[in-house]
Amino acid sequence: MTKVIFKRPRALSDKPFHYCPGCTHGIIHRLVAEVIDDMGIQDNTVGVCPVGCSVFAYDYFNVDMFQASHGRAPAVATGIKRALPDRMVFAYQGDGDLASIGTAEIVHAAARSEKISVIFVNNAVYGMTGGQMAPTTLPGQKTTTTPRGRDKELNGLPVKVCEMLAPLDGATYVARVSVHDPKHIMQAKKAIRKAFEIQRAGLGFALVEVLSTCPTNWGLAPREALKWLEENMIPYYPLGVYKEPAEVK
Ligand SMILES: Cc1ncc(C[n+]2csc(CCOP(=O)(O)OP(=O)(O)O)c2C)c(N)n1
Ligand code: SF4
Repeated sequence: MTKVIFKRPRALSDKPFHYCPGCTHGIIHRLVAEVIDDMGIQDNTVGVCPVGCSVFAYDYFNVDMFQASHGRAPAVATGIKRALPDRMVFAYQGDGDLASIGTAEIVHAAARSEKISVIFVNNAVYGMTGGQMAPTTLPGQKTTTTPRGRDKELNGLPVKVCEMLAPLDGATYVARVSVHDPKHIMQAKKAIRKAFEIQRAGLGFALVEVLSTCPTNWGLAPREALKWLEENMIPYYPLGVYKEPAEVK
């Protein structure tokens, strides 16, 4: 008898991703969809899409989806969750979206301990709009708006989102993971599952930051981009759990 060991999650549509070769947005979508399948919550989940390269996430997830404008995904997710508290609500955002124009939204959603799950994709750059500096761009990193590298005197230092949110009393679960190799992809899935479990248990705000690649704007081949992430992003953005409730440890 043939045993199926690998198939598309039901919570992902069969539409091919538009992402560039080697972009890890697709892996992160898949992990979210697998968690939705594993938890059996497909008919009860609402996702909120950001601006940025993942703007078309509504075409990819086989769940109800909303489109939020730049930075407003946590506010939109808050509205949905408060109106429909029995739904599982997740927001999916890039770093330009979440850590730049949406800084206030994410800080206050966390402070209010909204019972939503946020997937925060940090690729250290504004991907969709051509590779400008994002709040998460590393010191010295070249982008179209920092052609000589990010200079702390001129451009300031990066925002470390997990470290910023975890001290808030309302933040229930905050973790940083990466998807640069299979072992870390499995760890990332566990963290995403935990963020959803925390919501299901009604415990409060959960955010998983996922370190991701943008080979196109980094000017690197896909494999080099994974290496660049591992060697440059992880030392600056340490992986780990920054806040975790005792109930779900
Ligand atoms: C209100 C508003 N302002 C600006 C934009 C332009 N815009 C679209 S995508 C984007 C950058 C997104 O970058 P990021 O959130 O890092 O996502 P990525 O593309 O890297 O996945 C910007 C500034 C917009 N769509 N809406
Ligand atoms: S521009 Fe970057 S973030 Fe956007 S799809 Fe391409 S590789 Fe991914």
